[in-house]
Amino acid sequence: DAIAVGLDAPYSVEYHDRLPSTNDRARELAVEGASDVLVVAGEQTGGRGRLDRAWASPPGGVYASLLCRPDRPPAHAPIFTLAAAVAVTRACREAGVDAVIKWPNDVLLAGDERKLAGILTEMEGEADRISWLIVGIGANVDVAAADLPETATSVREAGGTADRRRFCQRMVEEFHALDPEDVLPAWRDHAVTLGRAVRVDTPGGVVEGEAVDVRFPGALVVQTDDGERVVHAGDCEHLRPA
Ligand code: BT5
Repeated sequence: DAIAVGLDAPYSVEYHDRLPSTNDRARELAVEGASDVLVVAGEQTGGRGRLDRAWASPPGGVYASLLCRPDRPPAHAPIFTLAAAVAVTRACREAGVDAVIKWPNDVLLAGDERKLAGILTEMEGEADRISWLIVGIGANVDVAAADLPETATSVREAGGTADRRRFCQRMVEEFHALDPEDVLPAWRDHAVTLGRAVRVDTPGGVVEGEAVDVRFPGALVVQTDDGERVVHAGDCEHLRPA
């Protein structure tokens, strides 16, 4: 389980009032050979989710991409997504909002499960080593519900302290400070998916059952009628309210 999530070097920060996408900017920096850079934008005009979905990125949100080069095999990349989800959840809680994690990359408001934040991890790998890794985080902090999709909410709407700068700092500190051994235990602690009936849309088909655990480097273990399935990637839907 042991992996290095934190970075040895301090991050440098590149701030832009507006960018198409902080992940795209981080990728440019990666291609130029940079590392340990945090790209932050005040708003995005082409924010991206997974699978070519759009990420609404109005002013007031936190849009940040961390570029690093961890000495890990490419297959370990998902653990960084889980670590980021823990860090964002802790930043939300510190802002006074009861946030929970839905596998693999959603941070939701406990109760109505509207989405507070999402994570997009992108990577380039050589045979046995990650060449660069970009962890992109979008969090609705000081944003009005009217500027977000119906399934979304924000720290502000949830009654929390909507301080963007502080939120971003907390989130990065939590990510950095997270002990590699603690990623999965912390994730389990904050997760709302475990114990729930789920339907996961995976590249290999739909898997339905009860989510029973998460396994290194980030797979969901689902108990189905035909036994246990280990799902490495996909879109997860909670079938019943908590
Ligand atoms: C994600 O995708 O949740 C990953 C989002 C990552 C965004 C960050 S912002 C900084 C960095 N730069 C980028 O360009 N991207 C990253 P996914 O699981 O595919 O969820 C996308 C879905 O969430 C959309 O189809 C909408 O339904 C919903 N959505 C869109 N914008 C949202 C928002 N601001 N808040 C909550 N939900 C949103």
